[in-house]
Amino acid sequence: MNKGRIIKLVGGLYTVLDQHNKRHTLKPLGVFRHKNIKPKVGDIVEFNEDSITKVDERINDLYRPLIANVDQVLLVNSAKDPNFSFLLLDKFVTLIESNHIKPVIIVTKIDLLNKDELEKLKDKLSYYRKFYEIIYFSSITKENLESIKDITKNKVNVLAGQTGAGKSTILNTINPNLEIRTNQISKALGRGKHTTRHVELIEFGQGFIADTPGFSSLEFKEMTLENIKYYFVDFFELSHQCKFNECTHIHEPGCEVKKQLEKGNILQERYDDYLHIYNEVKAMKPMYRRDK
Ligand SMILES: Nc1nc2c(ncn2[C@@H]2O[C@H](COP(=O)(O)OP(=O)(O)OP(=O)(O)O)[C@@H](O)[C@H]2O)c(=O)[nH]1
Ligand SMILES: [Mg+2]
Ligand SMILES: [Zn+2]
Repeated sequence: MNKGRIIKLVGGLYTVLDQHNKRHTLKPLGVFRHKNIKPKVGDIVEFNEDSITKVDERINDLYRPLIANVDQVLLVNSAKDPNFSFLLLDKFVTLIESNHIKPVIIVTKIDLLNKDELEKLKDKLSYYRKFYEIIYFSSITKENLESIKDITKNKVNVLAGQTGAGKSTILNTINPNLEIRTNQISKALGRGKHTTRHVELIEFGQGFIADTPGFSSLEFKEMTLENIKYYFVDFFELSHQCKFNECTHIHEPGCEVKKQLEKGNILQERYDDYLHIYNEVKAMKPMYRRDK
């Protein structure tokens, strides 16, 4: 039996890499369409000479980007240009957690900050170290390139983050032969233009890495008011000590999260972002709200 992983989808044709590192260009069987199955990049599949015949059950299934069986999301945030944003970081972290995947936080372009600015940022971000790994990177100085190589080894990795954050540049720095298109930040707008379009798993250190197009805004259509609190892992840990089981950590008495916030044990930005995301989900049209 032929088995492999889909690494690319272009124009309805799938590229499948088999156990012997051989590539096959395949079509999906017509029967998939009736069963409402659409093989996607990342899928482990069985195939014959010209068609994919079976799609294995997925460990996880991302919708944006369209990719399955992801081990790890590398969440790329630039220190500057575009400016670092805690809100964006927390939005991405929340979305990744909601897919039951652990993010690794990568802060790029640290060469653009002076020593004081960098220390300040690192100091605030140290809060996240309790829950997530953080790598500080510069494509100019190549600082911590080895850490990125180490952490991605033998895994299926997806790069995610704001447009212009430096995702494609990370890949090009690791492997200059890839020559993935990157884009200059538009000086007038102060933000990058979208340059990466299709999804592809690139073979890399016995594992895979996928570049994705950045987005300038994020939506929370998949999220409900009831489940947001699970995706703030730090709050969730404390929630067992909240007076009420269903504490939203906003207005309830006896809330452990608010208590720790007042004590300075929770980063103020983190809590503000929680409120922001909570209110954003609350304001969504009911048709988009799963809990209504
Ligand atoms: N100074 C500096 N510039 C960087 C660094 N990393 C990326 N850049 C620049 O930032 C710009 C955007 O980088 P890209 O790699 O295209 O960003 P991206 O995240 O792939 O953007 P999209 O594909 O639009 O989502 C390019 O001009 C890069 O040269 C860095 O570490 N330091
Ligand atoms: Mg890119
Ligand atoms: Zn609470």
